[in-house]
Amino acid sequence: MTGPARLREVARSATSDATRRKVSRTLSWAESRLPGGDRAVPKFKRVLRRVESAVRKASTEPSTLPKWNTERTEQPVNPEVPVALTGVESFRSEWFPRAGPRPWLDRPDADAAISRRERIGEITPFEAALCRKWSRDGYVIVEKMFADEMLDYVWSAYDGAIDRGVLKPPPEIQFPGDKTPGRLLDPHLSVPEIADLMHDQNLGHVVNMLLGAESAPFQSISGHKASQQAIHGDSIHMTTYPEGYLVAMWIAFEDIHPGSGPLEFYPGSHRLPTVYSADVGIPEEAFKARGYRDFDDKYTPAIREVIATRGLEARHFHAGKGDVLFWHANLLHGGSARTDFLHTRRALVFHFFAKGCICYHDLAASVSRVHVSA
Ligand SMILES: O=C(O)CCC(=O)C(=O)O
Ligand SMILES: [Fe+2]
Repeated sequence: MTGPARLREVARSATSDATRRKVSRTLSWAESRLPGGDRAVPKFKRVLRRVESAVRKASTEPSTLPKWNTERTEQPVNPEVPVALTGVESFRSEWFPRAGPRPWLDRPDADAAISRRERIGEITPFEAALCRKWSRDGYVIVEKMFADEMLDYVWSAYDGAIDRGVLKPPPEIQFPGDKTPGRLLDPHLSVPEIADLMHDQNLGHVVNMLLGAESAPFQSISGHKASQQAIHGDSIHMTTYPEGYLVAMWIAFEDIHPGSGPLEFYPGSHRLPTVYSADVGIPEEAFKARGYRDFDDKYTPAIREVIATRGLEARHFHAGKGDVLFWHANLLHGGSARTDFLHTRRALVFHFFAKGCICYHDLAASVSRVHVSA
């Protein structure tokens, strides 16, 4: 039997939906590596061995992988006070109406709504648990959402684009002789494998469920190593009208070592008032004139103050490879300090927003690229 045909055979014998999905992704990966698909190369044999062992394991253990209700569909957001993109005076939060709707899990009746939807079968018990967690803590972690082979495939395409000079991440040197590339905005625009991952059905499904609205991806950030970014809420960088229809996700491309500078976040902080540029006295022209200076001088200390006065406690995303952390637009988070220079922290961050909203950058006072190109 030829390689991919053998894999298909293995896939058919898989016992759980999740394993079948995993195997079929691995299969696409193998096929894309083997045009024509009928030569058994060592790499392919390695993939096959992994798939076979995944199938064997799945047939002896109950599946712990998520149960999604993929039949549910969500609609775009319908603003209570319509605002035309062309009529916006300035893309800063203070120029938009204080109007809803709010995302369903941010409303005071969220718990009752989750139970009702679970009872009538609109969401599975697993999904209901995620929704409860999101409503209370402003984040959820879905373990092993992606198979190792899939992540290796995407990352090698990204590294390939860097090697060919198509992408040029900044060096962001963290120690003398540091050769690991820094972070890059929107690599999905030049690496189709990243764009495909961004459109993964399950990622979209989770975001749609959390927002209660049909969503679309709009931004990606790639990084080989710690960001050490100061604690912030994403809303000051990018937000929506109506407010709150944005979800970010952090996909671990390797097991994350505690010393590598893991993502740090503050459970429950999403319920505090959103801090925008105007709230900390950053004028509209500041970003164009001075870049991040006002952000560093005014916003960052204000957030530190919120954390201290409220006594918020930090958690760190000690992810396994393939784990995904989804977080709320207003959850305080950042990159913790890197204490170990041996370990990288390979990850992709995607930001999604709900269709029907205007997505804009409050600090930069500009509209999002997706709206310019739409
Ligand atoms: O990766 C990190 O350390 C922080 C990422 C982040 O804050 C973001 O992309 O919004
Ligand atoms: Fe962020």
